[in-house]
Amino acid sequence: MSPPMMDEPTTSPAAAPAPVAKTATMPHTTSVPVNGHTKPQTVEDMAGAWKDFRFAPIRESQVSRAMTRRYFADLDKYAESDIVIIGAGSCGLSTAYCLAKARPDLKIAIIEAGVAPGGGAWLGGQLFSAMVMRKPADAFLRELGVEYEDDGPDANFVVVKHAALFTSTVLSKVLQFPNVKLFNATAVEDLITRTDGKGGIRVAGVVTNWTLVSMHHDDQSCMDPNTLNAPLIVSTTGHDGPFGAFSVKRLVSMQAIPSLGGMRGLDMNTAEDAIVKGTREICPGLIVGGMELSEVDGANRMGPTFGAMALSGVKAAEEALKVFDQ
Ligand code: 48N
Repeated sequence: MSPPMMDEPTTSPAAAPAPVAKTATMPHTTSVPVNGHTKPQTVEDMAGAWKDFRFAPIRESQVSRAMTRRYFADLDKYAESDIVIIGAGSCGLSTAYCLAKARPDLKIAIIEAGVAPGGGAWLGGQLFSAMVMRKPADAFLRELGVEYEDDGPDANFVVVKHAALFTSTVLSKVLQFPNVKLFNATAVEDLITRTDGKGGIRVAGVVTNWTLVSMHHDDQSCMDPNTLNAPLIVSTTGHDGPFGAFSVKRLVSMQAIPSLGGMRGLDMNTAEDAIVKGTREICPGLIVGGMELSEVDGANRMGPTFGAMALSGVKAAEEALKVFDQ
């Protein structure tokens, strides 16, 4: 075996100790002086000192182990989750925020097919930046600390200057909860079910695969999935689309619900009230919210206004805790 390069840290082939979760408030100083410092540096320390700049030395396997150990520890931990949320769009993320905040004791897994969570909420509508939320959804923006423009008490809506400000804020808050794990680039490709003894079913978890694998079952065989058990699923997979309305379409195909109502034409006033008020457990163990619900109930679509997504998430969390605490 060739000797390690100069100052290249060697990691013994023996298994390194499992990672100890360090929080951002616990800066870890290197024992190796870097740029002459052994204490955590500041950005100011680096300004103008680029000539002698260097990163702390690394060995590639350390990076690999830092990622894989954590990922597989998470898969092990969330194999038995308390609640699984399918879809990290505006409704799913709002649901996750409310649940994680209300119940830090619950293990909450979010399964998101896209590499980038956020669903359709990175832009306000027709690729425009601003996001409109009708009142009283501004209450959720204040809960999150998202700034918005409000033309006063007579205005019926508020505007977040860029949809990405809302989505990145709720995503960031969700990811900071210690009891939440986001598995992105991962698709739910089936539901785990149990018979309820009365001819019906109860949803009891999700069947997952890497999204890229899920997209290639037609041209590759034997790519069997993984599973997460959970007594309660919240499905917020959006209206019909490549992956959309996943759970409700699956419930129809397994004849757990008779049929889908199919999303109706655009009517903001009708749509947003119906989605928020209709967010509920549509089959034992499965709560549906956001635009996926429009496919069940035949609700109208609301187009480029997002208050119902946020508040459907608030309601989905409330419905989930009702079921969970039964
Ligand atoms: O943003 P979406 O699509 O869904 P919602 O319900 O959170 O928000 C809907 C909202 O963006 C609108 O559609 C607006 C209000 N417009 C309405 C209108 O009239 O047009 O997020 C769903 C997420 C996406 O990120 C998908 O990638 C993900 O769910 N997803 C899945 N993730 C894992 N496994 C699946 N099978 C799956 N299917 C969808």
